[in-house]
Amino acid sequence: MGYVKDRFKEIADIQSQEIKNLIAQHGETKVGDVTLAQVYQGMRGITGLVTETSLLDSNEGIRFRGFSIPELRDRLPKAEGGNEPLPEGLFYLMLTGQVPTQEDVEHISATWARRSHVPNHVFDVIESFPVSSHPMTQFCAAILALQTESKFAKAYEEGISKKQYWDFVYEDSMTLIARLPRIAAYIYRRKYKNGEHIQPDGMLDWSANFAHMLGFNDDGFKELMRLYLTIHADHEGGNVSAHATHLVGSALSDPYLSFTAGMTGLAGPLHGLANQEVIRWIEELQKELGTDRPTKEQIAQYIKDTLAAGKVVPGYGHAVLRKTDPRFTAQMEFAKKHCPDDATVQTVWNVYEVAPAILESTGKIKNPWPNVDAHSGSLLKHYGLVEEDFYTVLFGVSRALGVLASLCWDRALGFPIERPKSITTEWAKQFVAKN
Ligand code: NMX
Ligand code: MLT
Repeated sequence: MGYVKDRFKEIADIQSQEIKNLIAQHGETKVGDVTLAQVYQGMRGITGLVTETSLLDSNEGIRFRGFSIPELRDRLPKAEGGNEPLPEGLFYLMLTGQVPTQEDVEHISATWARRSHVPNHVFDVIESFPVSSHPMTQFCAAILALQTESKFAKAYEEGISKKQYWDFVYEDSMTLIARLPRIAAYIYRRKYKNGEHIQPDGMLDWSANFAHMLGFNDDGFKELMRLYLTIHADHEGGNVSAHATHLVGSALSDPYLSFTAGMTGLAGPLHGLANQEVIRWIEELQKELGTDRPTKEQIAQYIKDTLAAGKVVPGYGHAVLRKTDPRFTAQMEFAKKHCPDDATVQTVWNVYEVAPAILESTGKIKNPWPNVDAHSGSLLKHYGLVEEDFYTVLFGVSRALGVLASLCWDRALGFPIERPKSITTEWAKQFVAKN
């Protein structure tokens, strides 16, 4: 893995010098004002983080190192005979800022395959949970159990220099990413397939091997996994999973501890768990109406009922986006090509036709358009992965790519511990009285 690591370090050193110059010359430049409402309302719109791997535009959606999702689908290397990008390539791009060659990507695939062995005590920890435990709970516990393997934690204990942090964080990140599919597949097969586990196939790419260990050998499903694991990888730095990983990492907690924090955040229904909630919401709708193809009128009424019950319509809305999420569009394109007649897929498309106007009419929802989670479950279900409480684990395996590439950058750039200022309402009242 030497040369990718060396390339990353070279690029990070240049960037580090540029940042020093930027701060020296423009450190006092204002990038925004903060209002009291923002302080109370989830810090929405406050610029307060640097995340090099991707940038979100509220109208255009995500760009990874400047590349949109359609551009990545076109330009990133593919598996032999495949059309979707290999997530290994996206990881390389996020880490180095450069579009990888086929050889770079194959090198990463081989490295991850080589490092994928999961120690037995991690499986013991999973086995200690009741089978009924939520897959995200098992996933978080397993990542925490893997922390025994942290090279960063060991090196820190032995007393390394700050200048070496990035190296051990990089090594831990690569190993952790390599092992996640095996852990996730183990949880899946334990919970839903009577513990009949499938051994990894080291000749396959990261996504295809994951599909294989889950028990899906259909080429269409492997392609879906490559797309899925690419598009869920990163969404700039302020989302809960990325921010939590970065925050915990800033205390020099190692990548295993930091990523666990990200995953406990991803497990929340307003964040990653929304993909589970979407498919449950659609299935309840289908069940209540006694049809797997509800009409647009029936769907519209169901949305109104959901709102009237004081619940959110899962898969819709976003804290930053103000248009249809391009990750939704990419999945819609995939579905048009591979499964346009699927009943659940068609229901997702019908929800898309009626939901935005209804959500808009409430006058309070800032973004009435679908996000990534509105589509993903219907595609997984089409290929037979019907256990919706597992869906967030898939999101988590993908999210590792972005947040761990970012963690490597955090340490390479020597970012400090994160510690913003908080206030009390008493302080706020006195402040406004004086101003
Ligand atoms: N259905 C019903 N109400 C909504 C929705 C929705 N889909 N989206 C926002 N609202 C409400 C929100 O609850 C808030 O109500 P109140 O003032 O009564 O508290 C109001 O509209 C204003 O919220 P926004 O400023 O539009 O949204 P915010 O930035 O606070 O939250 C989400 C963003 C994504 C948390 C929110 O849109 C939501 O809860 N969506 C449904 C859950 C979901 O799909 N989450 C997945 C996001 C993507 N991901 O994977 O992380
Ligand atoms: C994400 O992918 O993290 C979600 O869209 C949430 C976000 O960006 O806030």
